[in-house]
Amino acid sequence: VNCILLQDRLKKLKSEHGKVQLGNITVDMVLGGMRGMTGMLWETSLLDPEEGIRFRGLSIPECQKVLPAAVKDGEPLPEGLLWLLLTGKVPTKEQVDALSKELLSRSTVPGYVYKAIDALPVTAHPMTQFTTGVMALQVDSEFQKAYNKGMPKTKFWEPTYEDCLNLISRLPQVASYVYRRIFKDGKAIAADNTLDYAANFSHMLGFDDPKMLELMRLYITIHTDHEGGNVSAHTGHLVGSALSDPYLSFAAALNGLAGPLHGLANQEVLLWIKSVMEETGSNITTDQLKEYVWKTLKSGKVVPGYGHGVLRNTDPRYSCQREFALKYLPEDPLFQLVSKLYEVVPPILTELGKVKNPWPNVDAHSGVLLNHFGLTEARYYTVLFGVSRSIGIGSQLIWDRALGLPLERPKSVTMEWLENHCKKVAA
Ligand code: NMX
Ligand code: MLT
Repeated sequence: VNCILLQDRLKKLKSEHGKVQLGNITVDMVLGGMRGMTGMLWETSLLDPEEGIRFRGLSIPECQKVLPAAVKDGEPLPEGLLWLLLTGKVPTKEQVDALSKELLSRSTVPGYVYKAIDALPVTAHPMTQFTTGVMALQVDSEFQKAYNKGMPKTKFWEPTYEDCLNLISRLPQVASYVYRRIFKDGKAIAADNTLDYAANFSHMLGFDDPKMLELMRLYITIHTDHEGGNVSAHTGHLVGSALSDPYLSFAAALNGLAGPLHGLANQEVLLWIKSVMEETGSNITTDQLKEYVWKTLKSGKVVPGYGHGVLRNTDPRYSCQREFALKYLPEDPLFQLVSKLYEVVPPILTELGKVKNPWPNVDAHSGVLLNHFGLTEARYYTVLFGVSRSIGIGSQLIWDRALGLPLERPKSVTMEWLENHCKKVAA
């Protein structure tokens, strides 16, 4: 019913308001990575430049309040967020528990997936190994099978739903296999089917401290979705619009996430913070830190974890991780360094004069939390981001198909075309 209501709403929007303008497209936008250009429909979340992300209308603090948790006053269970993104409704604890079980029942990974990963050198980047695993999972795509058999467009969402749920449920197994292969001599840890999604993932990685389980629940919840224009979500949506199945779409999204200006920034942040410590020792002064930031900038690098394409304020995903650190690890020296950076970096980026947002984003904080609980291998961090992002991209992909969204194909032009057009406008 929900689905039909939404299809009707979309039809009405198109027929009654299809020609309403949403803004002007300028040359700056075309040359500037389409910043500020509204160009796609994304139902699961919406980003406000000042306030940050809302998942189906709920801010992160609101999600922390209303979504079911594993422990009293604990962090939300990501299964609850998946339910919220899929349905637009806040689930009960019983519904979340049922979804946990449903995901578990789908989580068996075929042996050839591990063989595909094993074919890569162990030195391959964890994101390369992870994406290879996702591509191998594609062999089981229900969407591809159904499409090859032939089905009406109105049915596309059904095998997409099956694929997305299977994909989400299998990723922790694949991701933990990659981690244990690279960093723990290939000694895999079996799933504990009594645990929720994030806790089980943490367990398979080798971390059972209850605080780490809470961190993983928070981590997986907040990285799920960041409206549709970010590189990974947009890529998943674009590739999915060609009716590539969810595995193909999500593998493409992961390749975007693996870029240093996007998800790989979480790796870069921890490596950068550790290199500050190595160079200056742990009693770093504010002046030494300022000097290090300037040195980074003068070498032509960006300060990882700061800035954003849309946000113009501190990322609420940063703030909730800071709250977590203040609660569980206030004395951690790396957390204290992250806090100092929060004071030192924004004025320097502002002084540069060109940075539109000098404030920290989600990646500025996640590494020090993981590092505190023993997950010290920064090169792995983007894989965790990837597992979480499957929940947002998968939920929207199901809606893309349910709403029958078309092939995405914007118009491009040459520089000559732009020059001629501008001459005509000026004449
Ligand atoms: N350090 C140094 N320079 C920066 C930074 C930064 N953190 N952020 C922006 N700039 C520069 C940017 O490189 C550009 O310089 P130029 O004109 O010489 O090319 C200028 O400031 C204007 O860029 P903006 O319009 O402010 O930012 P844009 O929307 O183009 O890019 C990011 C957004 C996120 C790519 C950019 O802020 C950045 O490179 N940040 C560091 C990497 C990072 O943390 N990425 C993770 C983002 C979150 N995620 O998970 O995806
Ligand atoms: C994200 O979570 O995708 C990042 O913050 C990047 C973005 O929104 O552009």
